[in-house]
Amino acid sequence: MLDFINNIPKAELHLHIEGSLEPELMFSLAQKNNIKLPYKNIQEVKDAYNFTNLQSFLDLYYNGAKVLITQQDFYDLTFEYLKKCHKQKILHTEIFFDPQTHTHRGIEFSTVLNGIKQALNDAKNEFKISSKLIMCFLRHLSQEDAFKTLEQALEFKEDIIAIGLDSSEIGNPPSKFEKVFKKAKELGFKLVAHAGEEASYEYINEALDLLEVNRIDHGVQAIQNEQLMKRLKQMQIALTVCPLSNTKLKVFETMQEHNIKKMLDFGINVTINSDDPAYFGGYLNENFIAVYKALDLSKQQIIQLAKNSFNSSFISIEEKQDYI
Ligand code: ES4
Ligand code: ZN
Repeated sequence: MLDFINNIPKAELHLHIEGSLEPELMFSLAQKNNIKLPYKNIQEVKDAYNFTNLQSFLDLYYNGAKVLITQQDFYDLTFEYLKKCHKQKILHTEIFFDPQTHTHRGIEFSTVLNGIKQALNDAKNEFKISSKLIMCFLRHLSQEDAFKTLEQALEFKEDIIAIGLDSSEIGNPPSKFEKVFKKAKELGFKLVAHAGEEASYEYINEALDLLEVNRIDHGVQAIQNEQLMKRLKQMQIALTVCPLSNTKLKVFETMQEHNIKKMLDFGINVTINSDDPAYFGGYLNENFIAVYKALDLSKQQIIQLAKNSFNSSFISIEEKQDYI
């Protein structure tokens, strides 16, 4: 079964590129760019990855991202992830990036985007991996700042399929970004939002009603409300669930307590994803295997999860011909 999981073709729909920054690359970029890190060596970095909630992770994640300076740095970061995709039988990936994390410390939007884009292009040629880019707004910042970021993205509109919403969830509800999401929809972007990761299931209803998202990122708090569970089943809207992220950030104390199997059995369109693999201890296959071991998924359920990943992707009908 482990071989089956490792070799089944998959799509990944929830991956923060800044969250794929391995400690080794963090250290070498820090040296090259003369950035001071609060760690003496790689082991110290790894030892620091002991999180109590989402914010305790985000603090280290934003600090780690400071080593990314040049276009080549963003290229190297992205290409390292794509090599992992190739090894893990990921044929298609939809990658989040957080431009504000970089523009707020003086890095040009174009530096970030062009570095990532070049790596995606090379992986398409070298590994035949297809990809999409999703630009996320940081929800702890203002809607006005999100509007400025949307403006900067327009020059690269053809390179970005969707707009997302991430960072500190509690206290920053979807309603805070209603206007900017409306504008993004008018411009033709697809929409996603992190909702119901550690905040109330009500944030999922808000993301559906006020932001009109095409997918929900995480969404595991839906289990708190039967009516919402029925709604998600009826809509067949995808939830991009990230099991190792959820246990590392203490959304669930153990993988045995994770609700992904319950949601799958209920008939909700769930997918498995890695979120920030360099911080949470595993890439996509490790997430599948952790869930399989803890919750005893059937082979049929593994197949269903892999199918859901392709069916819920933003690959267009025309592009789907490439997979037949
Ligand atoms: C994130 Cl796990 C998670 N949740 C919210 N925002 C994020 N950004 C990167 N990882
Ligand atoms: Zn995420």
